[in-house]
Parts: sequence; C-alpha cells; structure tokens
Amino acid sequence: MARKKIALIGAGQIGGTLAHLVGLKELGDVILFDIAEGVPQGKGLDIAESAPVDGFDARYTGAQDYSAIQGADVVIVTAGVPRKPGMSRDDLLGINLKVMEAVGNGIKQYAPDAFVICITNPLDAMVWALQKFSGLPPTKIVGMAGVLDSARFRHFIAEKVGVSVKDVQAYTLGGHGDDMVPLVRYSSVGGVPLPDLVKMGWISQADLDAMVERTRKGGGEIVALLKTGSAYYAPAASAISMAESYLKDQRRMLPCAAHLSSQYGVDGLFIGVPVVIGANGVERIVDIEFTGEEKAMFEKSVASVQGLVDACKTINPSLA
Ligand code: A3D
Repeated sequence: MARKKIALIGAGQIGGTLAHLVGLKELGDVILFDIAEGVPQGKGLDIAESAPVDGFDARYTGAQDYSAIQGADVVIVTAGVPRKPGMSRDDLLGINLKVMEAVGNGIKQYAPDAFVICITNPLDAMVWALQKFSGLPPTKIVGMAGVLDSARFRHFIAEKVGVSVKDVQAYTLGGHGDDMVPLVRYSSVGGVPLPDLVKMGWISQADLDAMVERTRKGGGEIVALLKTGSAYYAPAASAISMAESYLKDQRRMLPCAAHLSSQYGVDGLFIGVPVVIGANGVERIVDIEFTGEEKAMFEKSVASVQGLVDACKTINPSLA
C-alpha cells in the first residue's frame, strides 16, 4: 500500500511539530510548504535525520511551490502569522486572509480531493475563507480549535482532581475566542459529569468556574509566557488526532469548527461543534440540545464569528 501524503502549509512552530508527529506516528510522507526559503527544507531534513534514531519511515520534502502538494490526502494549514502579547486573534484577520487566498488557490489547483484542516487564526473566519477560496466541499474542510480547547480543559480538570488525563472527557464548543463555550454538563471524570463531582465535594463550584475561565483564556496564557509567539505542541497534537481519524477511518467524535447549514440554527458559518470524522471527512454533525444559558453563550460566540466573517467580506468583496 502506498504511503499517504500529508501536506503541511506553513512550516513554522506548529508546522514543524506536525511534521515530527506525522513521522513518529507513521501517518505518511510529508510535504512541508513555506514561503520562507530553506525553512521547510531544513526542518524536513532535521526530522528525517531523527528517523533512524526513533525508527520510523517517512519521506520529507520541503517546498516553495504548490505543485509539490499535488494529490495530497491531508492538508494542514498553519500559514500566516501568530499572536504576539497584546494582540487578539482578531488582529490577525487582514494579514491571514490574504494568506488563505494563496493557500486556497493552491489547494484548489493541486489537492482538491484532500481533507483539509485549518489552524490559522482567527480560526473560525479563516476556515470559512479557506473553504470559499479552495471551493472544497464543506465536508472536506474543518478548523482545529475544539480539540485543543477541550484538551486544555481536560488538563486543568485532571490536575485539579488528581486523576489521569485519560479518564477526563471535556467539550468546548462555539468559536475559538475568549467567548468559547466549555460545556460543563457534558464534561466528566470517569463518566461522572462535572456538576456531580461538585455535588460529591471533589471540586468546588469556584474551582470549576476558575477552570472554565482559564480554558477560555488558555491561548493567551501561553502567549503571555512565550512572549514571541503562541502555543504549538498542543495545537499540533490536536490537529494530528483529527488527521488520524480521517486517514484511519476511526470515526472519532471530536469538537471541530465545521460548516453548519441549519444545525444549531446557524447557516453558512464554521463553528465549533462535535463532529464524527471518518474516511469521508465530516460524516456527522452532532446537534446537541443546549440549556438556556448554554444557548445564550453559544449565540454570543456565533455572533463574534459572524462579525469576523463580515469583516472578511468587507476586506475582500469577492467573498461576499
Ligand atoms: P509561525 O511559527 O509564525 O509559522 C507560520 C508560518 O507560516 C511561518 O513559517 C511563515 O513563514 C509561514 N507563512 C506566512 N505566510 C505564508 C504563505 N503565504 N504561504 C505559506 N506559508 C506562509 O506560527 P505558528 O506555527 O505558531 O502558528 C500558525 C498559525 O496558527 C497562527 O495563525 C496562529 O495564530 C495559529 N494558531 C491557532 C491555534 C488554534 O487553536 C486555532 C493555536 C495556536 C496557533
């Protein structure tokens, strides 16, 4: 069986980490694409030289030309600029929208059958624009945010409760902004929902509220610590779990920014909701029924995403 081809558009911090994980997990051969000359070639060679030590087989190719991604099975997009301290994700909109146009055209020409995962921020607007520019079917393109936000929430819960992260489930839905919706009711430790853990006295309501708030601001916490960029290990691991579910037809149910066409009362936006990812891409969108309070939070988050999409249309009227 021929190896799968995984194209990584953007060979920066997340791109390099993705490339390493693809090798370690033997998911396929890697094309690293970046406008920065030498960077994708250098990172590719460096990782290839680690392969004999770790014992994996994968070919690494660095590229500055989109023809290199021809026939890719999966494309993961991180091209663009990340946040610096003091910047919001939305400050990146104008610059990264232009990048999405170039990337979308490249995918349209050379990898129209790929499953595409967008990571570039502001996530929900960039994946929307990338779908428009690439013309991909909405089932073949998703944004990575929910897996990361949920992983952050899971980490905080596991640390607080003192159990393995493996036994903690959590869901964070809505847009990838500070008004994301950590869904406490559907988050659990060993199957016990968090509100029940509060009743049992394992954690206090104040602890839970603090973890929700820390999750919402999780990206900013890392930006403030790093000072020169944003998170990359956990974002890369999260996108790899989505790619793996597609490549291996695992049919995992993961929170992703997916194209909604009436689900959750939303039409034509990409919003973080639970989806099933299998060999056909997004095979199912899970339409959870919200309580009144959750619905209000979700709608606020949707309104922020709508605002960003409207801003994209103003900057580039061809998107309107
Ligand atoms: P960084 O290390 O700067 O890498 C970005 C790479 O993109 C650089 O190597 C650039 O040379 C390259 N690039 C810029 N323009 C182009 C272009 N037109 N074509 C190809 N490559 C280009 O950033 P990073 O890897 O840390 O982050 C990448 C993106 O992910 C940023 O937009 C971040 O804000 C975003 N991000 C999203 C999340 C989510 O959870 C959604 C988390 C963390 C970072």
